[in-house]
Amino acid sequence: MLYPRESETREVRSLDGIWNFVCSDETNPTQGIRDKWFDDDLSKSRPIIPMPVPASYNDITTERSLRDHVGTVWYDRKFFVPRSWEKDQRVWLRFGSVHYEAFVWINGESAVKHEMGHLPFETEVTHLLKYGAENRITVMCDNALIQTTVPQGKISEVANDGGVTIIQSYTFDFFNYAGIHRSVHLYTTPKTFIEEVEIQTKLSDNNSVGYIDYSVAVNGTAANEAENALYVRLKLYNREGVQVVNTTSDGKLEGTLKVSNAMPWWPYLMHSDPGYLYELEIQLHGANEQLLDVYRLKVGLRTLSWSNTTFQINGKPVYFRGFGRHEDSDVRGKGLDNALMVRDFNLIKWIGANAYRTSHYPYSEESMQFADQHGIMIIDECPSVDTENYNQALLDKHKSSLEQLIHRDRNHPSVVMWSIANEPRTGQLNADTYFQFVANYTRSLDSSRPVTAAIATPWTDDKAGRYLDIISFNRYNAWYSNTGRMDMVTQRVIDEATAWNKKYGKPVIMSEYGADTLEGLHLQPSFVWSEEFQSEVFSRHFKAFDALRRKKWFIGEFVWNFADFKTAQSYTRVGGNKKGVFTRARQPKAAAHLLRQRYFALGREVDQCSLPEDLFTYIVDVGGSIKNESGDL
Ligand code: BDP
Repeated sequence: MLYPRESETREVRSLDGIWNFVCSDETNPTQGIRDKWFDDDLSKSRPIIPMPVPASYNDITTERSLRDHVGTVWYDRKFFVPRSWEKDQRVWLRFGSVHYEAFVWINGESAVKHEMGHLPFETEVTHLLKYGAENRITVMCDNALIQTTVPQGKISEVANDGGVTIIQSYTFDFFNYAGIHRSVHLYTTPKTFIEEVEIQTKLSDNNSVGYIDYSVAVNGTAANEAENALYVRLKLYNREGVQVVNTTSDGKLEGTLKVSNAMPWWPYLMHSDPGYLYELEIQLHGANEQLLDVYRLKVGLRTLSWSNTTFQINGKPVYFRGFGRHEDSDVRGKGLDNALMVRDFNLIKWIGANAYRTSHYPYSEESMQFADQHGIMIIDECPSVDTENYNQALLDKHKSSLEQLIHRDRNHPSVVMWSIANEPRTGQLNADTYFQFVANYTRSLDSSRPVTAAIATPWTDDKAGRYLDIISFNRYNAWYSNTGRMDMVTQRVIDEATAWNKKYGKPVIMSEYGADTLEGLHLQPSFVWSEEFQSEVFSRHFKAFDALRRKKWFIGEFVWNFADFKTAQSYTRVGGNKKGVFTRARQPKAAAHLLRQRYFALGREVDQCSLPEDLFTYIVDVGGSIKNESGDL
């Protein structure tokens, strides 16, 4: 599924803005369907309130009932479609994501249904629209999670003071924000149009020549009638806008572009010019050379390779230094917000990280494009969290989530690994065959990237690691285990990483470690929840990572979490999970400065990057170096 882009043959319109909103009764979630609320304006059925799109609806009002609502909610709005769209083209409706399940009507007619949060879906609406006239779009969104949704949850009816209430419970540790989370677009294509583009890149051994394998899929009646007459012309432009390749495909619409004097795509701090992108212009031509459609795509030239001991990009070993993150912020919840996205990337670069995992679901397409541009590597995770009670229906949906994710993200140079689950219960019965299926299915969709999962099951019980290419493990030493014991971190991390490597003979990443930290709480000596504690926990891990780095198979460290985020209510959470290195308002805690010094120091040692001038604060001129137990300062 291609991201909607304007071109000389395509128009894009946003339907973002303030929509009308109605919350169903929790005890009667299907009433709106039975009473056909989609047949007319929602305001005719129920009192409406204004609701921004994109945004989670939960934190927009002051009502507890909406924040904690379980079940269906409704949105609608009006929009005009120009008369000029009526002829010789097709119109598509596309949602960046709706969490969790969406039902969409146009002018009262069913247009599309989609299950799975955080992933886009679209449908053709040419036949449903009124041209040169006003139209109505209605969306019903259901946030209920059950044992066969991805992620899983449980719904129960529980007695309350006045009767019964519906309770949504889930084991994952982030708030189940819901609603129209990302942008809604209408866009046009010609009748015969470029429907899919798949590319794979590689570089010659000395990185001087790039190769782009491409394949284009076309949709449209003309294609069926005269398939052989179609061909694509491909033009590749470098960053300066200079055309470097111009070629024409055969009737199969696939082939390879060769790029001499290639500029490789490098991660941030691994090269002085990271995130180099070319622009690929794809022109679809029909009989008599007629230009049918044009679509443009950014392309990064890079080769990934991995073995049992290493992960390489463009032939150079990678040491990941990054974060687990969340799409989460005040008021907006999981709603797309460009200001927040750009701020987050500025912080990632400020701190010297080169990677993050899209814990625990796919992030916005806009952020994937941004990561391409800035050279930030992504471990791209599907929405399967705390996976358990394995069954066929769950497996089918889990596979569908990966299929949708890979389809969406396969052309991004920033995506360097697929994560097929976070903390699945891999010690359970059937975990073995379940993950064999999921991992093999992922490889069948894309064999150009390694497969991982973030595992918290003890290595002694795990049954999934043998199906992965890279082992990632999450562990909270000095926090959930041996709380407060700084003297029980370093050796345990070394021992566990070594045990994972011994068991499976694969590269190992520590994909989560950290400590909840209340900004402004200072306690010396360090004590749980204080800023001093977070810094000290990090430092004990750094020591373990340095010992592990000497063994080549240890390839990365990811702090949990980039920023504080909201969770379900619990007595272990003070307004949410506070393991952020940044606050929810995206300001640094004390440990951020420590982490910055480490990430840049690693960048200098591993990738010879230059250091920012303000990395170390001036203290005193002692005419030489200061020594401490770990060496020169
Ligand atoms: C890990 C989970 C993550 C949690 C974290 C925590 O993967 O989602 O937020 O623990 O408890 O187990 O902070």
